[in-house]
Formats: sequence, structure tokens, C-alpha cells
Amino acid sequence: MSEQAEIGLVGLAVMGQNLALNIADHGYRIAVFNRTTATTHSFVGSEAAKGRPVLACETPDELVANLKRPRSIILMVKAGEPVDQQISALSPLLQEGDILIDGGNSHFRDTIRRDRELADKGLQFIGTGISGGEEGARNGPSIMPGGSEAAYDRVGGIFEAIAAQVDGEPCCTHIGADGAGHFVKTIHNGIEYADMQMIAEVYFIMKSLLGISHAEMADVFSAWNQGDLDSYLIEITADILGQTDEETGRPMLEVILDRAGQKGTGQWSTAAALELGIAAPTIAEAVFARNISAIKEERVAAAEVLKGPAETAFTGDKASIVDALRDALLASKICAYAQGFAVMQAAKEEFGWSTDLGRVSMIWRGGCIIRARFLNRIKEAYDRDPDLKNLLLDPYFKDFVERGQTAWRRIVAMAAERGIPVPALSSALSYYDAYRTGRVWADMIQAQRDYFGAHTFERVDKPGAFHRGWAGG
Ligand code: NBP
Repeated sequence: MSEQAEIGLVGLAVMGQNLALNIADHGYRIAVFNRTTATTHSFVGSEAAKGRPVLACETPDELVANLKRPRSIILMVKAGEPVDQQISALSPLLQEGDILIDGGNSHFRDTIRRDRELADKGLQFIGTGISGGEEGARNGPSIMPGGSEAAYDRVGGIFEAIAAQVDGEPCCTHIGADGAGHFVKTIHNGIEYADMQMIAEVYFIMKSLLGISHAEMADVFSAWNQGDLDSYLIEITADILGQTDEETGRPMLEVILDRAGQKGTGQWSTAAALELGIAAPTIAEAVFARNISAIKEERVAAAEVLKGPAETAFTGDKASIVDALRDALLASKICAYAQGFAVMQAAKEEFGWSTDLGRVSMIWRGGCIIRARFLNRIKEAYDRDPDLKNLLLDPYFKDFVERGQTAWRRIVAMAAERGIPVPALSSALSYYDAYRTGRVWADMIQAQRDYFGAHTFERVDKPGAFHRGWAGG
């Protein structure tokens, strides 16, 4: 038998292949298996894998036989049923203490279930978020592993070696028990949806209201990328705006259909917020914004029927609006992150996870889509107060939003007056205003519920549940 491998990997589609190469590049011998054997051989025989310590296995038995004990196997198969199928195929071949690692985009509740099922068999399970797509998998992803600390201690060294590195620190940390890693990855994706949507809305105002050219917009985003907004998404936005379609000679965005799809993790993050009872309206709006973009034909037909305000050409000072857009974007971004971190805080409490939210912000600084300078500020906020209830209460974020709010309100009001849809920017502002309003409208909601359903209400002046005979005394 050839030298045994440190780690195994199942599933050689785009993520599995790149992750295997990354692991091999760091000197770990890796045994790989794919359901379709031809893929295994074509990968191991490929130029990319040549000369690297990658061992092809044709069956689960062969894979298991080629691993050093205690064994560790990463599953990079399609999320859902395929993960359960692979666990069923592999677990009878494994021995107590061996570790199965699910690196796909699994739902955190599936991960909690699998963790329990495998624990009953004496096996350890790590459900881990891996962010950054193909490029991240190959050159350094952000890795969010859940599961027991003991299991993490065994494979954490490999994860930390292959993760993106920022300021000498790996973008990988143990997130917490069972489903914590996949939960945090889900919220990462929800924040990513919001981040993308807010940038898209700002671009849309620059284009449709201010009439700024694509080349000029590229310059604006490039300049923003030198300041507080410095991030991967702003950087690629500038790059996208600067590109031209070779076929037509038009700006690339002009030839791209305004219809966005989704794979589901944005939806999951919104559902998680709803289940935990935490307001995350900007993340939800970003998902709904994709939904409304998806009904292109219906929107085009509705545009013929439903009229907005009369269009008037913009005549003010464009430069001051561009500056206001920058402040509105950063203030809205702070609110979207505040929502995502509030959801993670609630999940920590609900599921008893040990998640260090400051560390989470640090491992998102590299290897993932929302990587940004801004994340250092979140870490500092949690350093100042590990029990921070909401990012908006941290002095840095509070000061920024207070200073930026005039510009932010101006943008949202201007968009409303002109009939320009800005669901994420405006929901973020409403979130800010609702969060900072000591007495809101819910007295009326309580009264209505008691009126039609005798649900009772609480009073401001004494404890207890009260009912009133509203109709007719
Ligand atoms: P896919 O999600 O497209 O899955 C394809 C892989 O799953 C192939 O290796 C396929 O084997 C295998 N597979 C299937 Br389908 N059913 C199987 C089964 N019942 N048993 C064993 N293997 C099965 O691959 P991917 O895009 O590389 O993504 C892998 C995971 O990583 C997914 O959970 C994905 O959501 C997640 N992820 C992907 C990205 C990305 O950018 N693509 C980013 C972050 C996370 P076959 O060759 O025999 O069909």
C-alpha cells in the first residue's frame, strides 16, 4: 500500500478539486474519491494535480483504507440528500474517533441532525462553511468550522494552513458546536446579499438620476475603495463599471439583463432571522429585491400601467449627491451588518454556541465575498464590549451613522420623491429609526389584536395581561 494520506476528500466538482489542490499545496497528502470515477482519474491525471500528493480512490472502501487514523474526510458534494448518502456510505467503514467534515453549503439544522446521528455512532462531525467560491477554495478561503472543539483541534491545523491569511492570521476559527459553522456561513451570505443590493441601488441612482457615465462611476467606486468602504465588492463594482462589451462597444452593464437569481442561502438567512424573531429587514429586502428583479416581463408590463411621479431632470450639484450616496451606503451597510450580527447573537443564545462574534468578523477579512476593511471595526467593537447588543451602539458606528444620517435621509427621500426603488437603503434607514425610537407604534397593534382576538395587552402603568371589551364596552 502507498503512503497513507492525512486527509480524504469526496466530491470532485469545482469546489472539491480546488480545495484538494490547496490542501496538497500545503504539503498534506490527500486521498480523493468522486461518485463518477472518470472524474477522479481525470482530476488526478490533470496538469493541475501532477506532482502533487493527491491519491485517486475508486471506492469509499479504498478511500478509507488509504487514510491515516484517526481518519478525516471532507465531503464537498452537492448539499442536501447527497451529503446524507455519502455519510451513510462512509460511516460504516469508519471507526470511533474518525471525523467526517461537510464543507458544502448545508442547512445548519441538517448539520445539527447529522452531528447527533454521527455522535451516536462514536464519530465526530464538523459542518463547516467555506466561502470564496472556486478562487477561494484554490488560494485560500474563509473557513467557518462548527462541531466539537476536540474535532477542531485535530483538523484545525490543516484548515488554518489552507485558509486565506490576513495580517499573518488565518481566516479560520472554531465557530461553535454542531451547526454553528453552517449558520455563520448562512448569515455571511445574507450580509453578502445586502451588501451587493445596497451597492446596486447606489449605482442605479447615479445612473438613472444623475446620468453619470459608466467610466465616471468606475472612478467614483475606485475612489471609495480607498476609504471606509474599502472592500472586495466595491473593488469589483469599479472594475465591472469600467468594462466594455467587445461585441457592441457598449458598457458591459448595458448589455446585461436586469434579472438576478439566487441559490438559497440568502433565503435561509432571512428565514433564520424570522425563526429567531430578530429584525433583519435589509437582508430580507435584498432577497426580495432579487425576487422582484426576477419577474422581468411582469415589471415591463406593469411599467406601462403604473405611473410614478412626473420625471424631472436632475439639476442640482451632482458631486454633493455622490458624496451623500457614499455616506448613505456606509450607514446602510452598518445597519445590514448590525442585523446579521444580531441574528448570530440570538442564535448563539438559542443554540448554546460559543461563537466569538469579534473573531467571526476577523475571519471574513479575507477569502470571502464580503471581505472589507470595515470588518476590523467590528472586531474593535466586540473588543470594547463582548456583550454588545447591537453594532449601532458601538461608539464608532454610532458616530458614523449620526454624522452620515443627513446625507442618508436626503438620498432615501430623494429616491422616494422621484420613484426610484431603493429597498435596501430605505429599509436600513427604517431599521435605524425603529431601533432608536423608544416608544413605537405597537400600542396600536396590541389594541387591535385584543379587539379582534381577545389576545390581551400589557399596560404601561401596571404589570399583567388585560382585556377590554372594545366593541360596545
Ligand atoms: P456541486 O454542488 O455542483 O456538486 C457536485 C458534486 O457532488 C460532484 O462531485 C458530484 O459527483 C457530487 N454528488 C452529487 Br451531485 N450527488 C452525489 C451523491 N449522491 N453522492 C456522492 N456525490 C454526489 O459541487 P460544487 O459546486 O463543487 O459545490 C460543492 C459544495 O460546496 C456544495 O455544497 C456547494 O453549495 C458548496 N459551495 C460551492 C461554491 C461554488 O462557488 N461552487 C461556493 C461555496 C460553497 P458526480 O461527479 O458523480 O456527479
